[in-house]
Amino acid sequence: MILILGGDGFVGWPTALRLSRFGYDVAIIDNLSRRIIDIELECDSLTPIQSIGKRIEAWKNINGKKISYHNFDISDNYHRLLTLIKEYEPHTIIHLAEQRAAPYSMKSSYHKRYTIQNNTMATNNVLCAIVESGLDIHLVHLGTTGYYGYSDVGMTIPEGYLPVKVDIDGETKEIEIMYPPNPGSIYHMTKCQDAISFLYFNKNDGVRITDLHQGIVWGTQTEETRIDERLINRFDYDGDYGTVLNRFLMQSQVNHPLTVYGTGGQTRAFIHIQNSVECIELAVKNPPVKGDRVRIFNQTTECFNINDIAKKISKITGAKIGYYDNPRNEDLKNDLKFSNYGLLNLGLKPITLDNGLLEEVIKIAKKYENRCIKDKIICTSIWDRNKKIDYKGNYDGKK
Ligand code: USQ
Repeated sequence: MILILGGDGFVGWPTALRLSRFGYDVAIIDNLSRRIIDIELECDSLTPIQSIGKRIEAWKNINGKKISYHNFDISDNYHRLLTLIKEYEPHTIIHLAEQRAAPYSMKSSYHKRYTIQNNTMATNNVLCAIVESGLDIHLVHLGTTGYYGYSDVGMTIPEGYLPVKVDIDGETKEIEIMYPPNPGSIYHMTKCQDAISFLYFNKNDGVRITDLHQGIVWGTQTEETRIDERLINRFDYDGDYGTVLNRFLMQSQVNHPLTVYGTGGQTRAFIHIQNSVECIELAVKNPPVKGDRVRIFNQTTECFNINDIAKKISKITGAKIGYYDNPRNEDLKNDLKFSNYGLLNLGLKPITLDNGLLEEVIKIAKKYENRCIKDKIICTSIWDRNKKIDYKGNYDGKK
């Protein structure tokens, strides 16, 4: 039995389907917070996702496989979580039950406090419940490559741990430390806080943990969600939840300029949603053994500069590129290189931007373009009071 916390979300739902398809007994816990936030933001997924009940029923009708579902908030209902863990005795818990958007986490002090409260308490509760259950459960958590920050360090960023040379009484010694966290938003900060909790519960209680430091996910469909329209995955495009590559692809289909923030010199790590669920499956199939330290994998396949992505999409679709005042506090320009040998060594086959899947996303964006609320595209969350929302953008140096 596998418990998926946050199994109704963008990564959670396709993960639940994949693991169920390959014979795992899957139960989802999800308080539908992402759907509730849709109501708050007055913007829905571009794709017409079905209710959790209908999704699960469709999956059962298609192949007879049952996915159980429980609706409660794991950041609040500790005893319900503990009871369920004792009842199901899962060998693995996949923890995706966190607020995952950086802009949403920066919207106001309410959103900052909500994100910190929700994410850190969810992680605390899972860890405490695993220990209290007395079961030897492998916890797989979705972290972020944003843990490391994006400054130019001129080296390949390792998977979680950094060897450093220190001077001890005049003698140079090599030690290994956790890579210094360098969060770029309140959301990213909560993932850094999670990492400290993992370190402690692993050291003190021997909890087996895999932390997947994931890059920006692009794409929408996986092998399983493609089977039937009732299984379709979310597609976020709004200024808070939409991530850059999917946003650009969708903007190109609704005649909106591609919204490059600043100069577009930011380089970021990317992964396709199909690879994302495959990585989680690989982590589940290859658990750490008792006594191993927290295992950290960089779950990313390629790094790209935002401007290069915009140019590529503009070339394919003819979309105009707009340059907008950056609502975030981030370096104008950076280089980035990640080590990702952990997952490659377990068998990950990277899907690259050139694999043809860009076309699939474009087709989906075109198919559901009438569901797009255009005035939700501009990001209205700003990182500090001195910033202004740029509704217009700048083309060839002109506003
Ligand atoms: N950006 C634009 N235009 C846009 C949207 C974003 O230029 O319309 C830029 C941003 O300024 C940023 C970069 O693109 O430099 C990435 O932004 P994003 O919104 O695509 O991704 P981010 O906020 O970093 O967060 C996403 C997920 C988060 C995950 C993270 C991985 O929402 O859950 O942890 O990607 S990482 O980027 O490595 O931190």
